[in-house]
Amino acid sequence: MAPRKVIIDTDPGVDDILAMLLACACLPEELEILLISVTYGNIDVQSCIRNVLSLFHHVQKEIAWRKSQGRNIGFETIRRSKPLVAVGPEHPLSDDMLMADFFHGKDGLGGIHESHPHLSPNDAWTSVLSAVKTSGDPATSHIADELANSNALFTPSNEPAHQEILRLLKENEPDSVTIIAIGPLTNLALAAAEDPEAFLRVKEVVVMGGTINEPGNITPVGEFNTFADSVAAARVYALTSPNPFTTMPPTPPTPPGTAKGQHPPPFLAPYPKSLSRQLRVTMFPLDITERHVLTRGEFRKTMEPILAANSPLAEWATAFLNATFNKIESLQSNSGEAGWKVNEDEDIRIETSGDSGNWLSSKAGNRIDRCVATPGETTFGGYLLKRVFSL
Ligand SMILES: [Ca+2]
Repeated sequence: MAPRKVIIDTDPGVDDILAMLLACACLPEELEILLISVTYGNIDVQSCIRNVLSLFHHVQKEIAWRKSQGRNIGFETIRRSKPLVAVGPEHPLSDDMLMADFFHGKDGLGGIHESHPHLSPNDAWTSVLSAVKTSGDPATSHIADELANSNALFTPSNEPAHQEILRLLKENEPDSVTIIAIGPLTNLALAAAEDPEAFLRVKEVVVMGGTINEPGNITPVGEFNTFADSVAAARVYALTSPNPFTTMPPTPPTPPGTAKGQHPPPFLAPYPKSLSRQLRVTMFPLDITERHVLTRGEFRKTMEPILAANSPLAEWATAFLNATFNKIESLQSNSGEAGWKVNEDEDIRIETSGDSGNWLSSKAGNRIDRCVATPGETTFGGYLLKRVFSL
């Protein structure tokens, strides 16, 4: 079977690192990771890049260790084909909007790019490298090694992440690439705004985000990835609608001095009146993700023998997960139903613009699939460790 081609859009983050380790541990016939597009999130984009570099460094060390021990090497899909790693934005669209409004009011500046330069990918890689070199911290020196390593398990890209996304969608057959978004949706919104039809070539966008019936994890009702860039989320979800304008967030006026037809972020262009198709989005809200748990007990028990044998990856994972386990309580597993279950075509809206009189129309609103059950609710933690550590 041909592998699923995927783009992972991420703000790593402990949970995202685990998700990427699991993806990297896939078999080549299961998954081909074309691109890891990095965005800001809980932490700034530079730290996110450093975490991705750390991940590849420790996987590289782990592979060498497994070889030396005569163990099953694992990580087959990334050994078969190297993912690209591309750098995305440093700020959400909505935050930029606030900053831009501030400048607009203060001095009428039009040059948003000049007043708020987004770090170019080249600069981002260079500044990560120089920050690591000048810090003198031995704990981060491996990051410089990883960037200089021509045998690295990834290829750093010098194109902005959203443009790499568009390029890959254009170069691959329509409906052959899935985007897995596990951070704020800024990269996706930028790509969709720049070339909506190219973006719509995606097979599906799978979003870890939102919450339906569970309390939020950033505000009483807000989920972090959505809250972190609600405008980006609204713009992406709007593409699932038969009429995107019915759920689009308001577009702020372009600042004076902006050339006609130019819509730099956050002044993204509205979508064209007619689009060739609707975007397929499947949402994995907190309601389902919180039922997939890796417990401290299971992790510790599985790690013991490989830690004793000096697995570099087990040492690294233990260091960052122990800190995480100390912070969070394990959530209760609730495995009511066996097998995957997806509620289809739900009208889930990100309300940023209020009701425009279309609320009850069957032609308005978004159409989003939402995962409500999986076969992995009781077995997820063990499965993840088994795959990642090749047990
Ligand atoms: Ca994340």
